[in-house]
Amino acid sequence: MQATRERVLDALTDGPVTGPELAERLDVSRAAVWKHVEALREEGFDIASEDDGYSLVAFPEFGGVAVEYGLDAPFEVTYHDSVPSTNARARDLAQEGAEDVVVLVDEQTGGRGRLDREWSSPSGGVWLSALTRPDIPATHAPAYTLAAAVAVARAAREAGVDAGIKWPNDVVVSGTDAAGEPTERKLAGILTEMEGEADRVSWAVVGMGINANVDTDDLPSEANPVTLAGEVGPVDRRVFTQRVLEEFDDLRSDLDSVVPAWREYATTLGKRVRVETPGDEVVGDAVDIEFPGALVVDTGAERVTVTAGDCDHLRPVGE
Ligand code: BT5
Repeated sequence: MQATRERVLDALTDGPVTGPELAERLDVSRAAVWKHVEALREEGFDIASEDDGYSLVAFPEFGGVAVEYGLDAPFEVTYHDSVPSTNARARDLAQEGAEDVVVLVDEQTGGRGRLDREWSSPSGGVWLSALTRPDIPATHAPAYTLAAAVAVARAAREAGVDAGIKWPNDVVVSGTDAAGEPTERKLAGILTEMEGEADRVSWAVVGMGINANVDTDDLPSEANPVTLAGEVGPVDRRVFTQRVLEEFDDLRSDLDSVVPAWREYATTLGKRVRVETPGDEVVGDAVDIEFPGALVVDTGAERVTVTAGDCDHLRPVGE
């Protein structure tokens, strides 16, 4: 965030502070102070202006400056009310040379899942893509997908929702249906796209789609979705997004920590699974996950390491 803007916000948070005081403290003109205050109001910040000066009354519910202010991660956050797909927008920014930028929106009109599936993204969700330029070989990129899933699961737990992770990229909430059968409803999905040579990634776009303050009726019922709001009531999307980005930043900075963290939240390990891989199918017991994100399946005859695919949980091992 622009340094002066950040200092204005700091001062308003501690306010009230008069225009002349602020101008002197920041060493800018009174007109410049007024412009910053107006720009922040346009961003949705509720700034009171009384006889004793300006003070911050409330943050906007969502938005780029709101998420960036106080964010303990080095991302520039660009916000739009609506775009077709934040991943597509972030890919465009990658072509322009950008780095450590997050594209954040309230709604997507053409959100995408893996294999070009549709990702339903009505207003009220947290739909974002983080554009990074990691210094890693392309084969390590799946660790970024796992890191994002862990980050989302942790933020969801902090918000009071007992989220787990279904291999490879689904953040889910486990429960039981009316008949007492176990269910796993999908809270969030991750889509990582990248470009580069085999030995080095040029850029990676990690898309995270989280059903935050969304009505389940607005999501495809066959997907068995779940939302944060449905579980614990509306969440503060500003704080939730900050926590996701902070956790993601910690994990991407220490890729060796990703797999152990992932195991903590895994709902797949210990289950009988069927994994549809490109051109094949593997059925067996999910016994482990290996860096950078491969699932190890014990078929009874052998241990198979699966690097990509769609996974169905059949039943716990031993039942
Ligand atoms: C994913 O794909 O789970 C990855 C989703 C990534 C979405 C984010 S949002 C920000 C960024 N910009 C994008 O355009 N995409 C990323 P996959 O594992 O293929 O799951 C897709 C399937 O999930 C669909 O076929 C539906 O069955 C189901 N689905 C669609 N929308 C859903 C939703 N909002 N909640 C739960 N399930 C959904």
